[in-house]
Amino acid sequence: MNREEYLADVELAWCPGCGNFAIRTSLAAALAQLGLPPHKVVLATGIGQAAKIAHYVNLNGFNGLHGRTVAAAAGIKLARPDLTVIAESGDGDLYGEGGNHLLHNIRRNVDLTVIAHDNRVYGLTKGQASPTAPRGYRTRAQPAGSPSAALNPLALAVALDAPFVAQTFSGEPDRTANLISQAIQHRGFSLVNVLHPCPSWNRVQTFAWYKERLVHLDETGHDPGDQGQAFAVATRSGEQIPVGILYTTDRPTFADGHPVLSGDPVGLRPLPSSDVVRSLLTTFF
Ligand SMILES: Cc1ncc(C[n+]2csc(CCOP(=O)(O)OP(=O)(O)O)c2C)c(N)n1
Repeated sequence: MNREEYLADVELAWCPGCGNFAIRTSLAAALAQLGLPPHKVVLATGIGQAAKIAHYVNLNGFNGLHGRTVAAAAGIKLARPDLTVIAESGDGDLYGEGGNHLLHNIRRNVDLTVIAHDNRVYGLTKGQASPTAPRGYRTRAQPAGSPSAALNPLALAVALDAPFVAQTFSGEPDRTANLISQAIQHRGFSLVNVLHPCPSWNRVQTFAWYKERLVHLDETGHDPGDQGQAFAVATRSGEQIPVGILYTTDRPTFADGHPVLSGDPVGLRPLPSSDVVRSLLTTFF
């Protein structure tokens, strides 16, 4: 399949200039690169501008509750390990409301790819500071500046030993597609944090602002196999923004050796024949 075939022919309700358009195209390019048939891929999203992507691509979609994106994706993956499962949403959804699901599914190491659309604001609800907004960041809802320190999703994921941690910029669609494709191929929990401008609500981190600050890790001699180096890169303060693969490792996934999950996909096993289970299932469904 080529890239265009993954893109749904529908009207896209995003603002002109939003980075979401490019991220959608990069996702399609990554799936085309891997030759993944759409019926073998599930895209789980939550609520927000970014989360609308489930409706804008030709894939199996699960558009769930705000903050529950990773929980839904983890459930789908554990029931159907034969499918490629991607969780994609905004930084508010994944790191704010969904923070707890994120950290425990990294810890469990469910074999998922999480793509975070990081615009540093809650876009859909009109631009409040999101967890990645820096302290002092002014919005209409926080005119005196956000009183909270920013969450550092890269440092969090590296510290929790997530098997694949990367950051990219929506304005570099080819690099973004390559990183998404590597994240999907890497076994275990993968996080790709995609920085993107929000022309409607974020007037500080613009397209040009990012372009001036990006540092491509593959040009710096960075060793993604070194957790200490990855943590240092993730927490380095200053004006430079690292993009590329920060960290990779291999460790057993949640399903590896699990007494129930290993073997045939749980979601494809025949229903249990016990009368009790059958009557419960027929009562509720
Ligand atoms: C539990 C819950 N809290 C809050 C909301 C309201 N709400 C809906 S979308 C949203 C912000 C989404 O921001 P983000 O996830 O960063 O995505 P963006 O719109 O910026 O792409 C909020 C706060 C909600 N629907 N449910």
